[in-house]
Amino acid sequence: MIAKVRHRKLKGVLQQEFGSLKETHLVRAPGRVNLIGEHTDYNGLPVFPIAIQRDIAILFRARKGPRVRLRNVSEHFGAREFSLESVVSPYPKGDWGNYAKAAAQALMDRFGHLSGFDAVVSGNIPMAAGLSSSSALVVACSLILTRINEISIEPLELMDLLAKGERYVGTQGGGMDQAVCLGGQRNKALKIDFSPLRLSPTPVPEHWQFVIAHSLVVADKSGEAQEKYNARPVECREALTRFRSHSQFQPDSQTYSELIARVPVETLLSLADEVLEEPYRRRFRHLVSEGPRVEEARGAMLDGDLEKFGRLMNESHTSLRKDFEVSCPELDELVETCLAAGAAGARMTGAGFGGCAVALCEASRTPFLVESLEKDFYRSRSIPSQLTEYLIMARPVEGASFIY
Ligand code: NG1
Repeated sequence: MIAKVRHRKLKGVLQQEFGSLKETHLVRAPGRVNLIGEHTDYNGLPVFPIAIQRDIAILFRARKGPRVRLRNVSEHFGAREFSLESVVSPYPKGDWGNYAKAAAQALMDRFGHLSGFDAVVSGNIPMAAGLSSSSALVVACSLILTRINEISIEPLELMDLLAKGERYVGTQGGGMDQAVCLGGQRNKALKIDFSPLRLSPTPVPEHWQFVIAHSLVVADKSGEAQEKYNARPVECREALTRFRSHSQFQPDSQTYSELIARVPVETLLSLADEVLEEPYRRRFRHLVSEGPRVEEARGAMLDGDLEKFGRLMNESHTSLRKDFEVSCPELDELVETCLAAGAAGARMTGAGFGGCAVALCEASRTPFLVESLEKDFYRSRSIPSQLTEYLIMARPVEGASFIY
């Protein structure tokens, strides 16, 4: 369900913009926080996120013909209208309407002719924060199109289709966000493997609390952060090619996962030191250490070993900071603040370059952690709205669904 006030607002705007509320439906798609396994998805290595209670909710109704008309309850986002044609041309870079167009183009390519819809969007996932507000919008729009066009598609196929489809907006991402947004489960984290896509739901121990804290640095993935982000897949591919070109090192291993499966990580790291130059050496170091950490972290969660899970999060952060170079001083400070307040572990989450950190602590310690973050991180900075906008107690929730 969604909060009554929000529901009322959606209905009010739909009625005002499009007339009748007859035959409307409501869909929601959650954001996510990635617990460990960062920048691994587009390298075919696993990730370990949870879908969270913040979401995109869309009230919609079918239309005859190819037109899509979109409104947003926030005046920040202007009205958008477009037609479902075989080539849906994008709005300028960074336009919010492109996420709806990304879903439309992906489904047009797969299913051909589609009818459009009228819809009103309401979102409460912080934007440009590494919590996947963009994929939530893509997923929600894709579900609307499948429903009104009576398309049936297997969830795994849709996850894959949308992972590729979201590249429409210009980001060369992997498949984590679309998979967890659709496949999330209540009280479970989702280990996701790629090629082929596989989801392993893992119960999150009841007394574990993941706390998301915003660094107050916006990582706008349609601007500068997009260029920095897109540089990483190129560097990672190049690192692998260069490593493999030293033919004595596993010429049969075509991918990072094959390399990791065949050669001990320590050996890979020392070989990389010998043969790779910067920045390839560091990118390679991050990937071959972060990949195995995901499986270890899942094991720690299954064993209820909070300390170990926390330690792995810390290692992940160090690797992202030093080797992958996607953190920033504010994220590092957040991580330090969380650890000083007794968190078992903390790390930046999502693409980085700003956005959020995620910390793990015993649920009973949460008030102390929150107090410390408020006192030591947020108080000296001016925050434009309430602290609850920047500090989220993550709860693993179900993936995207129709409410009615
Ligand atoms: P966020 O954090 O939502 O910008 C991006 C990619 C993921 C993944 C992470 C880093 C998209 C849609 N998402 O997520 O696939 O690569 O960065 O782990 O590009």
